[in-house]
Amino acid sequence: MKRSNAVVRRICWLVIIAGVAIFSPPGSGAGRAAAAAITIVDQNGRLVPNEPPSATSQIFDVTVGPNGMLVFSPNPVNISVGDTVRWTWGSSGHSVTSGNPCTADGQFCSPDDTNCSAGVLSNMGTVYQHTFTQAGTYSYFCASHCVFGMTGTVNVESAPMAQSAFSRKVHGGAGTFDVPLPLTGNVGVECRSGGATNDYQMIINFATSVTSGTGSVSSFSVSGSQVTVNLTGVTNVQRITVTLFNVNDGTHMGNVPVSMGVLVGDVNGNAVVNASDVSLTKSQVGQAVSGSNFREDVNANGTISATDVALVKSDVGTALPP
Ligand SMILES: [Ca+2]
Ligand SMILES: [Ca+2]
Ligand SMILES: [Cu+2]
Repeated sequence: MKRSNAVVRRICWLVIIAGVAIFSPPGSGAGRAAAAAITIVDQNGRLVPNEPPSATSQIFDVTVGPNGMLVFSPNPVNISVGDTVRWTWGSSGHSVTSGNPCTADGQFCSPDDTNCSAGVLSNMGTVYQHTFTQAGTYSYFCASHCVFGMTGTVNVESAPMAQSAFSRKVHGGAGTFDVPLPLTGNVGVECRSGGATNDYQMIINFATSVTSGTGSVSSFSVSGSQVTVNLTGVTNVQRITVTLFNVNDGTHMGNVPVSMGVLVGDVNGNAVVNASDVSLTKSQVGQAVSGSNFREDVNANGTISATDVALVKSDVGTALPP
């Protein structure tokens, strides 16, 4: 058991390393910039350890009572889910108290998020921060100067919703076929070989046009409402998650993860390769590749032949890790 876990972990590492290397924009010199745009996490959803764990979330600074003025500045602030607002007191005798002016609602308050209704005032130089984990509009005020209009708003936006995702492969002259990658529930299983360099392509569709906020990466493109991610070095028998960071559709901004199971030869997509997959592939030998049998063209060369059967046979006994 331990040994197989170690093997799985090693496989994941290989993918992670290969992925990060490939996603580095030309001339960046380091993986950091690429990591800000796309990161591959392991099968348990954990971020790659050699990347900053806070690469996705940001801190937004707000000054409380700058130069003695009874305002929060800037105001309002627009952030994404997971971001932190850090308030620094520019003058004395103020509070940051959540609630529609001027009644505390107890969601957050300076200096320590306790007994918010007391409206504890703090002095110049105080720093208080709060991380917003839910989308929504948050009002806050200064308990001492709310009646003078010392109020603020934090708008927390959620990530744009992906509508659908696919793993796309060109099957020689037979055409292009997509394996659906459901965004919830059971993971979609990619059963086709990635070829010599284990290449796959993920297509992610959004309801409206999106942009990526962190610049271009050579193997990543956005066209209107569709994002294409080219993957290489994706080893067999694993779950991988590609996370698009800072996807922005003009209304929402945030991170969008898409998962895919990679199990070459699992033509019926039930997460194990066994005799059923072999016989299913055999039954399609010689048939034209179509939308209903393209999974049996395991090497994606546009024909279903004994080569595909042999490929499935060689993978019998493999299963998607949990
Ligand atoms: Ca199967
Ligand atoms: Ca084939
Ligand atoms: Cu005040």
